[in-house]
Formats: sequence, structure tokens, C-alpha cells
Amino acid sequence: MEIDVLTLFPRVFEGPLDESILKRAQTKGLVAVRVHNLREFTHDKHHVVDDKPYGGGPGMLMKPEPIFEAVEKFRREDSCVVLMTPQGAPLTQARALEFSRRRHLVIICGHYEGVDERVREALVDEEVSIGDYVLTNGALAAAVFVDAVVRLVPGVLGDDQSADDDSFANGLLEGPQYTRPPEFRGMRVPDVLLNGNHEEIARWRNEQAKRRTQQRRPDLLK
Ligand code: JD8
Repeated sequence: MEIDVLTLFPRVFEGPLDESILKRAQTKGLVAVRVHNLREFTHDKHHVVDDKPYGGGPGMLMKPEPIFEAVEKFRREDSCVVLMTPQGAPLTQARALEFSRRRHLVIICGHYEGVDERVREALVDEEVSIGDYVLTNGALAAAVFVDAVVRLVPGVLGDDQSADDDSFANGLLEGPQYTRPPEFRGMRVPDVLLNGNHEEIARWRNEQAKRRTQQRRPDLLK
């Protein structure tokens, strides 16, 4: 999979994309993530990327020209152009899995108060939000989106970290988990996990997952 990210803050992506799973996905050649500064797609002396909204109102909008120029440079026949915006469809695991099957994503990170509507009309295939809370801009949202999608690209996760085991993949939250030692500061690991009966362990884990989901996220059970 190839991903081109268009943003005014390319450094936001430096840390997240160069760690662990995302780094390995890229060195293994399974994914190529390229981050581009939208300012480089301006032609005026001061590299202006924003302007006042017609009709008045607070804040600034992203001008259409740099975004059009960048998208038209990178998009191909098989591309999906994604706009990060609070007005987008909420990202779910099912949606992340769909995006992970695309050959090429072009991700537009909004900034300021958002983008000129003609970007949506003419360029954008999908609008995505990462959740119902307000971020200062679309760059962090895009980093989260890239993380959720890339780890689902076939071959990125090892067998011992299969995406099938993820919470949300089976619609349940993960139950309690333990590692050594068997007793720590008086708190014991449940006996069932120590007795080696894998059928009983699987049943216990499923019960615990259902109980935790019922208590914390009953919406997931509906
Ligand atoms: C893109 C600008 C900030 C949005 C005024 C300041 C996604 N789940 C999400 N929450 N927030 C965003 C998001 C926020 C953005 C932009 C995405 C571009 N802002 C603006 C309008 C109101 N604030 C997001 N995906």
C-alpha cells in the first residue's frame, strides 16, 4: 500500500511513523508513507495557504489551490482521496479494514477552520473523523488513521499479533490479562490461567470479555 499525506505540519508524522510496527511495515516494503508539506504547493512569495472565509466569520480557511495542485500530482486511477474532518464518518475497525485493502491513499489534513468546500466537491472520495472530540487540526487525526489502517495491511502484523485477536474485531473488549510473577504485592493471578487447561482458559477469557464489555461498553453488545 502507498500513502501520500498532505499537511502543513509534516513533523507531526515523524515520531509516530518511525516507531515499531509502522517502521517495520515500511522497511519490509509492505507500506510506503510519504508526507508532503502543502506549503510547497504554493507559488507566491510568502507561500500563503490560508484566506478569510467569504461571508465573514472567525478564523481562516485553507485555500483550494495548493490542495488541488498536490492531489492532482499524487492521485492515480486506483487512489482513494481521504479528508480528515470532524464532519466525516466516524472511523471504525470495519472501515479501517476496508481502507487497508486500498492500493493508494491520499490523505488531506485540514488545518485552521477547515478547507474550501470545492476541495470536498471535486477531490475528496471519503471524509473521515477519528471521533467525537475536537482536535486543533487534521494532522494528528491522520496519524491515528494511518496507524489504524497500516497495521491491518496483510503481512504487517506477525502471526503472534494477529489482527483477528483485536478488541473490536470480535466485537468485545479484552478481559484482564496477567504476566509473571504469579503473586505480586499480595495480588494473585487467577488459578484458571495457571492450570494449563486451555479449553477452560478460553471459556474464562470469553466470559471475562463479555462481562467487561457489558460493564464498560454495553453499546458494543447491541
Ligand atoms: C481536521 C481543522 C480544527 C475544526 C474548529 C479548530 C478529525 N475527530 C476529529 N476531531 N477534530 C478533527 C479535525 C479538526 C480540525 C481539522 C480534523 C481541521 N480542525 C477545527 C472545525 C472547528 N476547529 C477530527 N478527523
